[in-house]
Amino acid sequence: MKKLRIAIQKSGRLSEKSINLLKEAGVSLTNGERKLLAQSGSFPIEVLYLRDDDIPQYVEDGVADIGIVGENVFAEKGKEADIVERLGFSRCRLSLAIPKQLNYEGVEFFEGKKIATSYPVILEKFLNEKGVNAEIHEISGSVEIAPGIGLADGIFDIVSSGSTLISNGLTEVDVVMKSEAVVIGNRDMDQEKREILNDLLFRIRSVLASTNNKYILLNAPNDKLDDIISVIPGMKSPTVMPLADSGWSSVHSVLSESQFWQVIGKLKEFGAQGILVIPIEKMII
Ligand code: PRT
Ligand code: ZN
Repeated sequence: MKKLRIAIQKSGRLSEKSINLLKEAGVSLTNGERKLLAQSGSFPIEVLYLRDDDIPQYVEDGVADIGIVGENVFAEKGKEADIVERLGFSRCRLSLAIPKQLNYEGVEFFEGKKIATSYPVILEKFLNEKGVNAEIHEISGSVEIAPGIGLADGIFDIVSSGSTLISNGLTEVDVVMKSEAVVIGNRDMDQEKREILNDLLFRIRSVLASTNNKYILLNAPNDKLDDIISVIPGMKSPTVMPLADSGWSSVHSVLSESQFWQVIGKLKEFGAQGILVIPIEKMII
């Protein structure tokens, strides 16, 4: 039987999360992470460990069928492949930043200026769209120190919490792109590999859904049931069961992480009691 070959980052910010996601999806890896290529005993998959920058090229060439990479790297490399799933982790943004004491009124600020970056392709495209002529200075690491040592007037780099910018006396002035980890796929996979991929994606979606959702149980006074049910969407609709104590019901449902606190607040307002929130192991969607 054919195997689907997946490229993941060898060591770095995406590695552990990629391995965990595969593990949760039932892809256990038999030989250690040190090898370039690891096999899975539980699923027709083999894992290729690479630098993240190389993943788009390997997927375009079909040396790997799919890969997990930051959307920022995929966009920068401009390789022929498709995003087949967004994974929602390793979120960050690619932003322009300048020394904080300078006055910024718009992207024209950069006209005739020098910008240091590891993402020249994305930056050039953005500046062209805005009609700004700036000199792009490509450097591969520690971009944030460039203005301080007089190498550039501003930078274009990955920002997550923003603390690296602050500690270098910089301020973020324009967000050019938002990024998260994505699965990219080769365009010419045969039918057999596509079927393995679909099976894997089904599993990955179930894992993502379970981490983004919580199971909720609560007790509701019957005269408030309609109000309470109206604020909890659930997968189809909530389960309602009578409690031994007449006048009360037990309500079970699923809540997404993003709606969570808002919904809990309303539930309390409507008189829900004994609210229990339980993590979901897997959620089949
Ligand atoms: O060795 P290899 O080439 O494989 O790895 P790498 O060093 O190129 O990449 P790595 O492991 O640092 O990052 C992999 C991917 O993680 C990136 O391509 C992004 O998609 C994503 N990611 C998410 C980040 C960050 N958050 C992040 N904060 N990548 C880098 N950073 C760096 C950023 O460069 C800056 O120096 O962290 C600093 C900013 O962080 P804050 O929190 O201070 O703003
Ligand atoms: Zn890299």
